[in-house]
Amino acid sequence: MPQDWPRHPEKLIRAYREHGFREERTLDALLREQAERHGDRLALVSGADRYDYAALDLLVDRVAAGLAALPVRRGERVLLRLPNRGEYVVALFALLRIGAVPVLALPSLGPADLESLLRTSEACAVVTAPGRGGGAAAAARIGADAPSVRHVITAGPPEEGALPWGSLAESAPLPPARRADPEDLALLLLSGGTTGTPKLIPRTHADYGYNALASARACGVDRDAVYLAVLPAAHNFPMVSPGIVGVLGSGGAVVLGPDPSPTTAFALVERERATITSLVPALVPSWLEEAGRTRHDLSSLRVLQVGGARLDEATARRVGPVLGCRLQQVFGMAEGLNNYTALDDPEDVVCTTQGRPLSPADEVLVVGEDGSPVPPGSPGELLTRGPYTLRGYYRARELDPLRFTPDGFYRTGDLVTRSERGDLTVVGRVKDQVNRAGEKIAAVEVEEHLMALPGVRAAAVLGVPDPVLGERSVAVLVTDGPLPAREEVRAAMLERGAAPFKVPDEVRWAASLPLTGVGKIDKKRLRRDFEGL
Ligand code: J2J
Repeated sequence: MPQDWPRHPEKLIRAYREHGFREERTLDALLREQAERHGDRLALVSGADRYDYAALDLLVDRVAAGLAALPVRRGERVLLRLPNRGEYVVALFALLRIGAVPVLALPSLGPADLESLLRTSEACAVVTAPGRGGGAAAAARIGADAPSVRHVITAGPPEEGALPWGSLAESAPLPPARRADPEDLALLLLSGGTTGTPKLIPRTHADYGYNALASARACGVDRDAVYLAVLPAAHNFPMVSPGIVGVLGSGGAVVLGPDPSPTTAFALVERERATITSLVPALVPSWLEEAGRTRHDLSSLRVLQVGGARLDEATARRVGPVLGCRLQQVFGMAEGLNNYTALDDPEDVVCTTQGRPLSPADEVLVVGEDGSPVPPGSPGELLTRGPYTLRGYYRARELDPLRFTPDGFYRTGDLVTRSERGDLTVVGRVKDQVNRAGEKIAAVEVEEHLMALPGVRAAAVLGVPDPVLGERSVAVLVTDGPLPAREEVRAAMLERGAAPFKVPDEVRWAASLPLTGVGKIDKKRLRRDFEGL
C-alpha cells in the first residue's frame, strides 16, 4: 500500500526526542493527566455549560465508548465540522482517545471543499452541527452521499439519517485501551492555501503536543490561564498556538466564544476573567473601536495574540494603549512552524515583526529565486524544517517535489525578511504580487501604506490584467468616510517614502472585503467579485 504520509527520518525523531522536541504523551493523555492531577479545576466553558477537568475527561470517555460502539475504529478518519461549542472539544478528544483521526473542517467550508475532504480522507463518519456557516443539513447530506461515510452524527436538531450527538454520551466509559504510540497520526488539518483543492496536513501526537506545550511556555500560559477562543476552533491558531490543546495540556481553562464580535467577546472576558485570546488582523480594528466605548471590565486580559495574516504597524501600535494588554504577533501555519514575538520584546519588534521560531530545533532559511540564502534584511522565500513541521501532505505524494526541497524543507510560499537577531517579517506571498510592467509590487507592502491612511478600515491590492502594463494595481478599500482620491493616496504614499510605481493605478471602494472562514481576506473571491474590472 502506498504510504499515506511521509514521516521524519527515524534517526531525526530519536534526536528530537532526546532533546525534548517531541511530546512523549498522546494528546488525550495530556487531558487525562490534568484530570487526575486536579479534577476540580475549571477546564471548559461553552455557553451556560461549565466542565471541570474530571467532568470533561469523563464525558470524553463516554463519547469515546459511544464512538467505538458504532463502530469507529482505530486509525479511521472522522470529519469534524463543528462550531465553537463544547461538543467540538469533547468529540476531538474522544476520537483521539480511541485512536481515530479527526479531520478538522471549518464550519464555513462549502460543499465542494467538504466533498474533496471526504474523498481524500475516506472518512467513515461526519460529526456536524448548525453553526455560523449554517447548513448542517447540507453537510449531513454530503456526508451521507460519500461512499466511505457510514455514520453522520449531528449535535443540532434531529435530522433524518443522522445520529443525535446525545446518544453517544450514554455509553459507559471504555476500559483503558492499549497505549497509543505518540508517533502515530493524531489528526488531519486543512491547509490554509487559498488556491486549488484543499490539502490535508498530517500531524502526530508527538509533534502537535510539542507544538502546543512549547507554545504555552512561550506565551506564558500555565494553569492560571483563561483562554478565550473566538476564532473558529478547528483552525490551527486557536488549536495549538497555544490554543485549546496548549491550554488544556497546561491545566488552564478554555472559554469558547460563539463568534468573534467584540461585544460578545468583551462580555465573556469580563465574566470569565479571560487572560489571553487570539485574533486575525481583520478583527482588530473593530475590537479597538469597541474597547473605547465598552463598559465591560477588560483588566484581566494580559495578552492579545494576532496572527494569520499581516498586522499593519499602525494598528499594532494601538493595541497596547487601547486594550491595556501586551500584543503578541503570531506567524504560524497548520503545516507546522510557529513564530512568536516574545512578551518582553521591545515595542518596535512587537509592532513591526512577526517574531521568531518557537523551537531551537526549527530550521529556517530565507532564499532567493535561485534557491540560495539571501543576506539579513533582504526578502526571500521562507523554507523550514523542524520537529513539528510536516514532511509531506496526506495522500498527495505528487506534491512532494513542489512543496518540499529534496532535504525535507517545507516551501512556505511566504516572502519574509529576517533581521540580524532573527526576527521574521512577512512581506508577502511569493505570488501575492502585482507584476506591473515587469516591476514586482508586493501587495502586502502597498496594503500596509493604505492602512495608514485616515479612515481606511481594510485594504486589499490586486493585480488585474492590463493591455499596456501587463498588470495594473487596483486597491480595494473599506473606508469610514469618503473614498480618498487616487491623488490623495499617491501624496500620502510618497510622503511615507513609497516608490511612485507602487501607488495603485486605481482606487475602488467596497462596503466590506470577503473573508475566509477564519477571517483572512479572501483574495480569490475578491478577484471574482471584481472580475471584468
Ligand atoms: C502574515 N502572514 C501570516 C502573520 C500566518 C498560528 C497563527 C496563524 C496560523 C495560520 C497558524 C501570519 N503575518 N502573522 O496555523 O498556528 C499566513 C502565512 C502562512 C499562512 C498559514 C497558527 N500568520 N500567516 O494562519 O495554515 O502566509 O495558519 O503561511 O491558516 O498564513 O495559514 P494557516
